[in-house]
Amino acid sequence: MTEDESYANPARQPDTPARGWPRLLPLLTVALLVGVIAPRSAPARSATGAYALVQDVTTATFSRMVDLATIPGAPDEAVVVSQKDALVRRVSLSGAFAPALLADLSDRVKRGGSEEGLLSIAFSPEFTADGRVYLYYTSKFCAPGVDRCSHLSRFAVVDNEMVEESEVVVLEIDQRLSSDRHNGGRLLFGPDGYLYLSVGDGGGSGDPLETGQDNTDLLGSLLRIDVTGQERYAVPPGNPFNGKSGADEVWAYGFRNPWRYSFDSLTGNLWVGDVGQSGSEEVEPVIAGGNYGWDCLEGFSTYEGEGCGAGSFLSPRAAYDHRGFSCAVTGGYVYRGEQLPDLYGWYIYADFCSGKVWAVDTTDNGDPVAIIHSQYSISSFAELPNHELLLLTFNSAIYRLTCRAELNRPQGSAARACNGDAGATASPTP
Ligand SMILES: [Ca+2]
Ligand SMILES: [Ca+2]
Repeated sequence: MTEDESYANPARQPDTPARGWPRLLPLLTVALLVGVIAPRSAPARSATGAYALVQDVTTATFSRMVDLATIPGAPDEAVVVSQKDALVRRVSLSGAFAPALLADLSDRVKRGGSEEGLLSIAFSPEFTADGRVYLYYTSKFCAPGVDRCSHLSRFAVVDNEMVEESEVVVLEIDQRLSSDRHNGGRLLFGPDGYLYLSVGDGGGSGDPLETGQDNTDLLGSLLRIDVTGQERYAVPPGNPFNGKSGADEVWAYGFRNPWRYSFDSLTGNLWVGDVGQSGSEEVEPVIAGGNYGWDCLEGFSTYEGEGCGAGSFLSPRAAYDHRGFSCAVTGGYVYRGEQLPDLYGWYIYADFCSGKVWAVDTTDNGDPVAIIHSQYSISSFAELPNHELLLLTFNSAIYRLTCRAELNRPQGSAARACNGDAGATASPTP
């Protein structure tokens, strides 16, 4: 397996012979695009409606957008992070004002590799009082003796300006390998008020340093730390390896590149999409202390049997392979909005290369359902305050998940909830 193919997706370290796909992808997907597809057969209470993506946050037309966070206390506003520019911009969710630059971190963000750059942002839950915002990025400046690192840093926002000089590096992740891949990662505050960060295995095919199964380091893990009121951070009580073997910060491990994860806004459950190696992209709910298998397992299959013993591995809720131009999962959200009632309680996720979007019911063991085949390079998801879902893309646009009926709604008429039984067309689920 080669290491030199260059993908656009910061989550993706490609391993299959796929050089040139990003350039070919638009042509291929135009040919394949059927707009909206529905499964041949689906569970009775399923997502068989005719779903679609409609452009939203229409002033956000930046290159390589990888994260969007709503601003506590500012209901119409959000910030959007662009990976390679290392810029943070304020945007209006309704389009009421033009985008404004909030921060330029290009002086410190390392951006050479396709998976490097400014990767995520999260506002303190106490933002209206403490003015703190957290960013995660690959850094040009590492601690002495560290060759390659990523930083979780805190900044102060004063009078709507993010003060770049106020940076405090809360946590430096030693990425160890010479590979620039598999840096993770997303920052999100959980419903428990603690800050979570997803970190990849540091790159290299087959996790050569065996970081995935090593819970004493921070790579290949989901981390949980307490930053509120702290100069840097404290380890929350209840972290599964606090006071025993394993790093105190680790919440769960055995991941390859858990690029995007989220919390179910109803239940608080954490769901992750873990980017695969040879062809198994997986999504799963995450529990404290869980071992999600990499690199003993990839998806449901054995990957590297040596030294794995009878480990206690947790299986994905769903996995898919690389057929149909799929290459890297982008974890989404459990849908809790009102517009798409058939999807309520389903976890929505996508593939960066194929542009497909799937839904899987979180309340049963039914098969995932392909709900959209788009032509977009879907890099991330965001949840609006009303729980509708946004999809960020590398196509310089943000889209909202909606139903085709809503797209065809006459101007001025009342919004309609998506009717999953209307307009569905049978189509194979690749
Ligand atoms: Ca290995
Ligand atoms: Ca796994």
